[in-house]
Amino acid sequence: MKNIDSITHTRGQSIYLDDIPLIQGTLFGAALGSPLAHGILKGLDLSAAESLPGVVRIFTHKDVTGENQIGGIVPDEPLFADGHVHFCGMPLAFVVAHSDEIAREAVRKIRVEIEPLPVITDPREAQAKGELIVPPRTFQLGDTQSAWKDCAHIFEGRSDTNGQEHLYIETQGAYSVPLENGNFRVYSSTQAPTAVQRAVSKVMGIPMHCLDIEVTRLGGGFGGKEDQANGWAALCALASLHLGQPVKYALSRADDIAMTGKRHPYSADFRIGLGKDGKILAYELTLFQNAGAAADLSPAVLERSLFHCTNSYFIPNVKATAYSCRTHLPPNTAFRGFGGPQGMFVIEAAISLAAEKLGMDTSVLQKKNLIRTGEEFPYGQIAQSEALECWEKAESLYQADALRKEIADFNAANALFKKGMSFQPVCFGISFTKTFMNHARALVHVYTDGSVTITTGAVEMGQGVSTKMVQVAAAMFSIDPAKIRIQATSTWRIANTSPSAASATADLNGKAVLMACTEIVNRLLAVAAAELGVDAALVGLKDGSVWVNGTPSGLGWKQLILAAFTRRVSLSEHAHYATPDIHFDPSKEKGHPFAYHVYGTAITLVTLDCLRGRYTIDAVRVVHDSGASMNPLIDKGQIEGGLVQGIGWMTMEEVLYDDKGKLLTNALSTYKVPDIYSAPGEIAIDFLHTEKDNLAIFRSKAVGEPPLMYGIGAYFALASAIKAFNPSAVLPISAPLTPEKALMGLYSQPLYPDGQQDRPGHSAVTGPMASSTATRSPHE
Ligand code: LUZ
Ligand code: MOS
Repeated sequence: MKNIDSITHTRGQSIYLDDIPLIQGTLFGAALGSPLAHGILKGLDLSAAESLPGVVRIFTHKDVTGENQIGGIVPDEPLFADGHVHFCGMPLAFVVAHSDEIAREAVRKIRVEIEPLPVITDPREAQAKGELIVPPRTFQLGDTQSAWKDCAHIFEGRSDTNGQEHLYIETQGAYSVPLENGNFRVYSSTQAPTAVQRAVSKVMGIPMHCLDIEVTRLGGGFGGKEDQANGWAALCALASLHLGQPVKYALSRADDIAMTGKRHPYSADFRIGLGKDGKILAYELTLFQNAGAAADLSPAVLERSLFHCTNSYFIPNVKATAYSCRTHLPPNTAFRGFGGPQGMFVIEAAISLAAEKLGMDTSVLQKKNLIRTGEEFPYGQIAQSEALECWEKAESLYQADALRKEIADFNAANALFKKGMSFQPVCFGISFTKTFMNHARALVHVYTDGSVTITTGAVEMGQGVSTKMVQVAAAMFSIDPAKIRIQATSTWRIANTSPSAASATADLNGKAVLMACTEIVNRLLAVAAAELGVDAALVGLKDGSVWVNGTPSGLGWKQLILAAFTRRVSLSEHAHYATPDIHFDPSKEKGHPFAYHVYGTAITLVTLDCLRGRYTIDAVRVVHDSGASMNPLIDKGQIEGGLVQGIGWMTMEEVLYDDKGKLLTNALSTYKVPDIYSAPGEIAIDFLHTEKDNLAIFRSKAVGEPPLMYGIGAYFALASAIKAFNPSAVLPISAPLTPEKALMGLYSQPLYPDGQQDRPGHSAVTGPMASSTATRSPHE
């Protein structure tokens, strides 16, 4: 089934926050962010801004009627700076004016005095100074200490992955409308209506039941709106409380990029030990997460990095410790994969290093260590594995041996262009790692004309979850999907929701829809049996009518609904689903936290221009474990999008702050995301269809986040192309592997140590480039 939004999207008729028709009297907000990353707020001179015609009022922390606090997990994040500033972009004041333009102009007229304090941007420095958001966590399996002596080979290294800007097409924003009796409706571009409701309630000092947070859809979230939509909604709501008028704030792209947190950069130290046979026996890991200035979701992200630190591999002895380090960057936050990609990158780097040192093909080591059904993850869950199935299907379907030969032949024949190839297995756990968050509710109404509305806690953000909810109801009622409408997500219709996140939205909300529909169907079947005078066990719904004993009865859906209504049978249901059989004990760091895992394997092929460091991703060919995809079209879209986003993270998207904590890559002229020219030349996707039971909706496994991690393969394919050109290249393990870094890598060591430099193109670059560091200033 096609995405139900496809028609309005292509016609430009879909409603996003900025498309909501404005109510008369609407005012417009704009926030002033701190120009410095760390300091004491000495003064805020609002006079020039206040006297600008059209400015209505300027709000600061003094105007907060409840608590000046929006921290979700840890209460460490003031809405407005009060006394201290902790990051560049931290809100200092909120101007409300008669137009957007005036509000923005007034922001520029506010004079700020800040006494600077020392700035930390490096998580290792923060950790050394004891600046931790929460105490460190350690996941352990077996005993690494005693395992080292059984290892034939031990390798150590450091790896770094950088941040990533979400770049949802729709920026952050909110629109707060005062209603009667102290109620407010807040339209918010959020993945988490309940989180917005909670934050707004706290800041305003009013009960949650006064707040209807409503979301029709988002123009992308990617995790950036799981926690970071709260502040903007709180600003608008607070202003609309004081002024008694609707207040709207949709951030400019520049404000959004500068003021919001991103994917967490991680630095890591690892040690990997292998037996003679290439089996990984031991793995030790220390992760330094750059959390930024406040907790936000960092503790949960940190946890998922640990959950996924062995990716698709079984390692009998593991010790992984992770530090969440407080720096003076904007609070970093959820981003598709939620710390998983950062954890997975390190084990891939470790295996790749081991393979290189042992003179083996990385894929041989990878394959040898794939986790099998019955083996244990470091957190105690026993694998139900499809890792080898995906891998072997990818090998045969995409003719891996022929590809290897093709690449070797090409590299032998070409001096200045080299090809590289990698395998990237992925194993991602599906469920919120906080067990208590794994639930959802659905409200289903059938109207007397037979049409249906569904509201769930799911937020449609382009991932197609609304379409999947329609599919569930259409299948349960056996009616035309056109009879079913999805309503905007609303905290008055569906309460206490978990965010649309963790790839689990369709599963959780879909199961709730299924339960609600099942209840209604059971009532309808009783009605049908009574109407037709037959045994209820013989009736069923099929193709829009009632069937008895396998044949159509002539009683249609619409008449059945009317009959139920006339008999005063409820045509509505509100159902609650909570994922069964999941648990986790953080005091032991053991349990069964995930409903299931999604597996997959990607083969990535690249070509590197060894004169310039430029490259193309020629093809990515994937076998993806879908269980039984309920919508292959949507799932393919998710896989393609996730993959390209992962490739962007690994290759070209480079978030750079200066040592004062100021964002250098603050516009799309300096921050490069994949466009159609840098997307892979070919993306092939094959679904591994399995018959096994799982906890996914209709056995159609979650698809939102896992594919992002196929993008990690691009890094290692490029690294292998660099080595093909210069086997003695010294490449710091540091993503993204930008063309600049690739170039530095290509010429990082003299190609001919004896000074003989006679091959064309190999002689030009020596000394200065070889010693350059891996950072660059943005090309302006
Ligand atoms: N959000 C969250 C997530 O709160 N908990 C999670 O485990 C998670 N996982 C992936 C993405 N978002
Ligand atoms: Mo997320 S990273 O909001 O699933």
